[in-house]
Amino acid sequence: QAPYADLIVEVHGKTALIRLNRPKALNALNDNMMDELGDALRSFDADPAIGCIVLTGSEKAFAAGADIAAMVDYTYADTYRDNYISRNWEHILKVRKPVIGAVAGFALGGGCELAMMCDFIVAADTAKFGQPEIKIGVPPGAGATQRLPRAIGKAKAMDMLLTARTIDAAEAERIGLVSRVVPAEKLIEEVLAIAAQIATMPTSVAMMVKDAVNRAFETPLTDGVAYERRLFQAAFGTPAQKEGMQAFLAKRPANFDGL
Ligand code: CO8
Repeated sequence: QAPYADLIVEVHGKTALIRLNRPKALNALNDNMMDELGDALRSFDADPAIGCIVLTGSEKAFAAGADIAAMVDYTYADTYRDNYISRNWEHILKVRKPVIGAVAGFALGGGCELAMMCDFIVAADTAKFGQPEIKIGVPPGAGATQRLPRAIGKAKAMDMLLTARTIDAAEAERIGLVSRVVPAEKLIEEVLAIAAQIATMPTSVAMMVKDAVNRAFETPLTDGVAYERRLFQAAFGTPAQKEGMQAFLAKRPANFDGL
């Protein structure tokens, strides 16, 4: 991996662990960090040895939002024409392998939006989620007004977006923003175990599942189910289906290495 200024990357078995690392600014997201994140995600997505990617921050902050110090003097032309602060944010959505967000501490503004762009979120019991942009004079810009209502419903989303209220991990789990809450000191261990489990599955099928679930948010139900059906049928042309079903019938563990 390339050495990064604002990220720490590690490989654990078949899992790539990407840590946002600007500790002095609570991992505030600036252009360099987002460029590096795009680069790291692209290279792990293309690496056949990797089956799952984990994105995390520090114990104190996943990310406290986009970098306010960097943005304060931006003009419209800086943000629109030159794409300052907006570039590379969507790259994570193009990653085809599963991406788990592991959130401890603050996930605010763009930090919460970035976490929501992961396939699912595992939170430490210290996690705090919020969209405080309105307090600094802007609406969200990386998807919160769209993804939050889809994730937790309009009532909770409007409440968070209009009051800038921060919610804790327990509330985030109750309303469906995160899939699991674990003790903070075990966050990385637990998430790496989940990632390792995913990485033992056939990567090609994990990609199909992710693709089909994401399609659910973009298409009418009948079209989404038809899309799923084609993927199911296409799976019969893959070695993963032969290995999985033959292993089951032979009562042996399936080996999906490289599949
Ligand atoms: N940007 C820049 N610096 C930050 C940020 C930030 N978002 N958050 C924290 N920091 C810095 C602080 O300025 C401080 O620096 P210094 O030590 O030099 O003074 C350091 O991190 C530590 O922060 P605090 O002293 O404030 O720590 P506290 O524990 O007292 O408070 C909070 C923690 C509550 C997280 C507080 O720092 C805070 O409110 N931060 C700002 C949260 C916020 O408003 N986030 C939203 C930002 S806007 C946004 O994310 C829009 C994204 C749109 C992206 C669109 C792309 C397409």
